Amino acid sequence: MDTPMRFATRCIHAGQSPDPTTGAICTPVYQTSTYVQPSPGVFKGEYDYSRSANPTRTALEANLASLEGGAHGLAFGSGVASLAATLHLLRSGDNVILCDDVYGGTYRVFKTIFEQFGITATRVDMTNPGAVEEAMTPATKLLWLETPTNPTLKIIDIERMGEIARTHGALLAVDNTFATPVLQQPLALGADIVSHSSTKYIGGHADTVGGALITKDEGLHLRLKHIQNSVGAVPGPWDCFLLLRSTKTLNVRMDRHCDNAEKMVAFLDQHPKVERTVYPGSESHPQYDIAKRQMKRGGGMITAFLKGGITEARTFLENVKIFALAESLGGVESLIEHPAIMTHASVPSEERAKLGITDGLVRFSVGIEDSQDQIDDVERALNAI
Ligand code: P1T
Repeated sequence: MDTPMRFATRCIHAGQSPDPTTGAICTPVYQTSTYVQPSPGVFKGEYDYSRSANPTRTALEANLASLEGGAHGLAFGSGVASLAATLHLLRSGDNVILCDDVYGGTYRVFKTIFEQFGITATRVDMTNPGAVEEAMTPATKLLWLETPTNPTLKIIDIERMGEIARTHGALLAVDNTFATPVLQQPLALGADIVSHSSTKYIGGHADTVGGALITKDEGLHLRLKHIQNSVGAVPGPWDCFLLLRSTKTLNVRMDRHCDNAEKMVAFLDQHPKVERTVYPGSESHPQYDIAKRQMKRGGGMITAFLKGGITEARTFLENVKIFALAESLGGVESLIEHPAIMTHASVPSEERAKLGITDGLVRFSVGIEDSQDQIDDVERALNAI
């Protein structure tokens, strides 16, 4: 094709073309572990063994690379597997600057797995670039951040973090799970690696667990591909097929997630039982200017502080019906959770207190049901407090 395809078209077509043997419009599920060689060492394309490469996975990897504006994609069996693969780039003695507010499981990988191999993580509030500059040492090889962060939805200036990383010869990796490439494209803002838990918006239907890394640089890609093949946390072809089906609608789903979240924030902000909300699309957000610059819209996640404490939050969460009380996020169905007890239980309580992950904090993943039904559900549950 002569003109480069626009984003919505790439969601549907990038990485995929009709199957050459049958014309099947969807990339088939190549449910195979191995590939027959006509002569020893002669492969059809790049395929000799499915840990190394599988055609359904290849299509997904190319699709995700295109959506993030990268040149290369690698798919993994989960979001934490993508993180672990990235950390395998490092060696004993290296340091990572990690944003202070991250998914509890991300914190756990650093703390309980990689620290024992001598890779240290310094947690910094990256909304303060001066603090990041100060924390950098000659041993720092990687900056790892989420933006918006999970669960307090802080916004970190990706461009600024890229400048700091480059000045110190370190890599910048951005976990783009919450924003998705529909709303934010970190590679264009100076990141070296984009990471995803594709379990979330990329998958979008709460039916698969997956991860991905996307890069522009060929050398970095080849190092990560070596890790993917050597350590082996690859997804199966069926999961890749499901994810490919999902990215076709990513663009339209994200629009509706944002529409519904905006309406929910407006409702919560005027409710007497709600102390305050945090939403990247709200002018009251402390980093609203940065969000406006680097994100298209505010996304589908809302953090709300209910008045009171654990009793009030528990009553509210026991009374929602459309919002399912569950870990995870980013699906078509609305989910809600209590980070202090659920997703961030592996973050020590004193750290949670510092971050403001209080007992009154609830996290909404606003789905794409009818927005009035969502609001009615939340109103009923708030009134039960
Ligand atoms: O669960 P997994 O696919 O391994 O992804 C881990 C992960 C990575 N990055 C972010 C920003 C995440 O939110 C997650 C997983 N988070 C949840 C399960 C959650 O409910 O927050």
